[in-house]
Amino acid sequence: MKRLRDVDPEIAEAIHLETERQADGLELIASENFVSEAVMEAAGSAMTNKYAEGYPGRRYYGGCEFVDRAEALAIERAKALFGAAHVNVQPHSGTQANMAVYFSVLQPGDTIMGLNLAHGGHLTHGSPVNFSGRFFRVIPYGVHPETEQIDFAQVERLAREHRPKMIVVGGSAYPRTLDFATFKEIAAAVGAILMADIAHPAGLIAAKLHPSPIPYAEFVTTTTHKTLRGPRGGMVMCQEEYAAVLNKNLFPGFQGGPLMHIIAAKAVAFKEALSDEFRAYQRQIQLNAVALAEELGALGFRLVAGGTDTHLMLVDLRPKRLTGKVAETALEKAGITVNKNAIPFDPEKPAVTSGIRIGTPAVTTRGMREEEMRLIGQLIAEVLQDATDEARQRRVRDKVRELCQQFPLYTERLRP
Ligand code: DSN
Repeated sequence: MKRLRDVDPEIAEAIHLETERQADGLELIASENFVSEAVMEAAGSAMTNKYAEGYPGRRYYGGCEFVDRAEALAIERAKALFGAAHVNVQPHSGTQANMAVYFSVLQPGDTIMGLNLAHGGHLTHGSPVNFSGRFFRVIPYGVHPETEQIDFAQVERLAREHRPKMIVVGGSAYPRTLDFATFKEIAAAVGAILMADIAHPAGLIAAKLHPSPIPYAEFVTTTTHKTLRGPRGGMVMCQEEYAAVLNKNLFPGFQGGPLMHIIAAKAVAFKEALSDEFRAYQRQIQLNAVALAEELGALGFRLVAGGTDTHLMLVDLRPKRLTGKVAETALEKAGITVNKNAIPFDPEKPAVTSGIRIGTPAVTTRGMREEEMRLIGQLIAEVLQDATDEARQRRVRDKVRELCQQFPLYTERLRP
């Protein structure tokens, strides 16, 4: 066999360096995680070669016997994991999952409501720079200025006034529990369809540590690579009456051939997620998030919405007289990866921001627990005490490397 390093040394080197970067740094981006070697093996398998437009048992190509088996297993396991009536595992991403749902039940120009991106929502929930904001009339709802939690009085008032065809629940930077039952009451009162995008808390929901939207929402979308710890991709769950229209809109509506190697890897991840170990892992993600938030709070940082119920927190840096942009850069130099993030009612521009978003799924996968979270909080505070001090960043970089070496990631086998 010709190895990658012999065929293409430049790409082999890039992959090697990225693998090293992941192993030697603290990954605190809330939407990232480290898949198991089994998931990676499936994602790098011969199933990448197969065209399989259509669905199991109804393909437009011959030779689909074994990819059918993989997709059927992915569907069956996802149903068991979430208790969904119908599952489509083919979306290449969360955006394509959301797109397929919208076009299954909406017409261009229809009204939708979604959480304002600047308050923790997502581009695909109606941002003007995204297809969702271009094709639909969007009425954003937000968080309350005092609690920084979803303002249900506002949601209800806007829903009654604008009679949306769909209400979207979910977001990328909302640290508190999503109350799907209250959203359902509001949606039902105005005749709206409810779509829950659970890309962020999907793992917590699978582990029954966060309420599930399945009893309430006609559609539930997710990515598979965040807390769920599968390969990069998307998925849609829906009530049985929408199954046919959803499948048709995804393929042939918006996608061509499904990525069968990724679907096989999703199946592996769902099998892992059905285990007791996975539930314990999700519980530890939450405990770690609370420990880190408490430590940061004790060190003088302000936590948006008063803290976290989930895997992520949003840190307001204004008390430290820092912007998200400056903090992200200084922390990266110290080997700590976070992303700058707008806080609700942020006075700074989106490319600058007053906050950073921090998540615990990836460091928890490495086996870190509350004690390490407290140390990470202290390392963050040390860097941000003077974000211009490069010697300080180098000092922390060494401590980060030392910590990471105690929690190794991947074996040599995966390093090209
Ligand atoms: N980019 C993802 C996140 O970081 O949350 C959302 O699509």
